[in-house]
Amino acid sequence: MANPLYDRLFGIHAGKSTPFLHLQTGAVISHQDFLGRAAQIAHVLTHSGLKPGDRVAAQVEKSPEALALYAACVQAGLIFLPLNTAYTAEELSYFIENSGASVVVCDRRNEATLLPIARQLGAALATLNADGTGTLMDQAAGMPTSFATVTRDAEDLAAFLYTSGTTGRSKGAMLTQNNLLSNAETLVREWRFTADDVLLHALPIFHTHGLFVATNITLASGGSMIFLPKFDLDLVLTHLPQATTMMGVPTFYTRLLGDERFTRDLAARMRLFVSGSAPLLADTHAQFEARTGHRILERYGMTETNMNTSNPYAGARRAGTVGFPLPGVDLKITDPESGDTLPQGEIGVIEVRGPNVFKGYWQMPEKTAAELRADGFFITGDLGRVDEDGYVHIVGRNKDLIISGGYNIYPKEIELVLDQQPGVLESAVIGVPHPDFGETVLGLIVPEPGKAPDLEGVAETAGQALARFKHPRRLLVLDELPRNTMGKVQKNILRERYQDMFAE
Ligand code: MCA
Ligand code: AMP
Repeated sequence: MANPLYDRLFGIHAGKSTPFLHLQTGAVISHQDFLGRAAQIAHVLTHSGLKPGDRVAAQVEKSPEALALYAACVQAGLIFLPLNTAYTAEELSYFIENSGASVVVCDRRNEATLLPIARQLGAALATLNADGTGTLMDQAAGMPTSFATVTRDAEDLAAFLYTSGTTGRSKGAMLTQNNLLSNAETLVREWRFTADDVLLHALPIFHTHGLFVATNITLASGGSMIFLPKFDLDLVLTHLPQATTMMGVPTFYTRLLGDERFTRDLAARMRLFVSGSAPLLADTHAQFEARTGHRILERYGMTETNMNTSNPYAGARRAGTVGFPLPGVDLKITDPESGDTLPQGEIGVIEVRGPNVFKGYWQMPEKTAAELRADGFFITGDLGRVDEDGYVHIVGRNKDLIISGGYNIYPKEIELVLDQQPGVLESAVIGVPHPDFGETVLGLIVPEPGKAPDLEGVAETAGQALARFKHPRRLLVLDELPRNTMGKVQKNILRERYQDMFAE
C-alpha cells in the first residue's frame, strides 16, 4: 500500500458523500468534502516547500479545518505535531525549536506573539482560526481538491506528541503510521464500531484521546462524529440523543452526573460510553450505571503507546480496573528496581509491548533508552497489578505526575518556575483530590530566611511561563518541607496532609 495510514483511514472514503462531521450549527461535512479540504491543505504545505518527514506544528482551536490539517499531513507524508491551545509562548518556543518544525499553524490571536519566535527558529507561519478562516485556508481555497498521496511506509513517522517528564523538559514521542493504524483497527473490532455509529466528540484534538482514539476509530469504521468545539455541558446534553457512542475523561462523566437533565432517556440511543486518560472512580461508575443503565467501559493508554488495555465490550466491565491487554499487546508487571517480572497478583511497574508502542523520543536517545527496553517493552511508570481473572488494576504511579481533568502536569516543571521567584528558597508541587478535575495542583513554598515571598507576584510570573491548567490552584508557605533520611522531599506526607484541601 502506498501510504497505509492515509489509505486505510481516509482514502477508503474517497468520493463518498456519506456524513463525517455533524456540526453544532446543523451543517454536515461529508467524507468527500472533508478529503477535498485536506487535499487543498496538502497542496499549500507542499507548495511551500515541505518534504516528507518535515514537521508541521499546530496550535489551533478545534474545527473541521484543524482536523483536515491532520489528514493533509498524513497524505503529504508530513509529521503532524498538535499542541495544547493553553500553551504559553515560552512553552511553544521550546516545542517549535525542539521538533525543528518547518511550519507553525496558529490562531490569528497568537500570530503577533508567535511570528518572531517562528522567524527566529526558521519556521514559516500560517493562521487557522476557530471559524476555519485564516491564511492557511485562504491559500487552500485556490487549490485542487485532490492530491497525489505521498508514499509512506508503515514504520515512517506520522506524528509527534510532546509529553513532559520528571526532569521538567518535554519529550517528543515519535509515533509511526503503524502505531496509530494498528491501534485504531484493534479498537474498532474490540469496541464494535461500525458505519452506523455516531460518536459525540467533545474532547480536544491535540491529544491521543480526541485525535487518535476517537477520530481514527470513526474514520476506520466509516461512522460519523458530532463534532463539538469543547466539552460544554449544555451542548453535550443537547446532542447526546443523536449519538450512539461517547468518549471522555472522568470529568465529563462527573459533570454529566452533576446535572439532573442527564437521564436514562437521554442516553437511550447510546450503545457505548468510554472513559480514560485518568482514573474513573468506582463510585462514578456505579452512579452512572444507576442513572443510565450503562456501564462505562474504562480503558488505559498513554501518549507513547496509544491504548494498552480495555475492559471487554461483551464481558464484565469491572469498576476500578482497566480491563485486559488489547490483542497484540504484551503486558507485564515488573519490580521497579530490578526490572524482573513479578508473580501474578503482585504490585509493580506496568510494562507494555506491541505494535502500538512508539519509536522513541525525538532526538533524546538516553531518555528513550531509559524507558524503552531493547526487547521492545515500554516502562510506563504506572504501578499496577493483574488480578486472578486477568483484569489490570492501576494502583498508583511510580512517576511524579498529576492528572487534572485528563491533562498531565509534571510537578518538576512548576517547581523549576517557583524556585526562581524572588524570596523563594525551594518548593514542592503536589496533586491533591479535586471534585471536578480528579486531581488539582497545590504549590508549597519555603521562603528564603527572613523573606516573605509575594504570593500574588509568584502566581503572576508562573502564569506567564506555564499554561493555565498547570497553575497551582493554591500556593501555601511552609517553614520547611518534610524530608527522609536521604534528603528527598516526602511528597506522600504532603499529599496526605492536604488531601482534603479541595474536598466538597
Ligand atoms: C481547563 N482548565 C483546567 C483544565 N481545563 N485546569 C486544570 N485542569 C484542566 N483539565 C482551566 C481553565 O483554563 C479555566 O481557567 C478553569 O480551569 C476552568 O475551566 P472550565 O471551564 O471548568 O474548564 P473546561 O474548559 O470546561 O475544561 C475542562 C475539561 C477539559 C472539559 C475537563 O480540561 C478537557 O477537555 N479535558 C480533556 C483532556 C484530554 O483530552 N486528555 C486526554 C489526554 P480559569 O477560569 O482560571 O481561566 S490523552 C491521554 O491522557 C492518554 C493517551 C489517554 O489515556 O487518553
Ligand atoms: P499521557 O501521558 O497524557 O498520555 O497520560 C498517560 C497516563 O494517564 C498514564 O500513564 C496513566 O497514568 C494515566 N491514565 C490513562 N488512562 C488511565 C486510566 N483509565 N486509569 C488511570 N490512569 C490512566
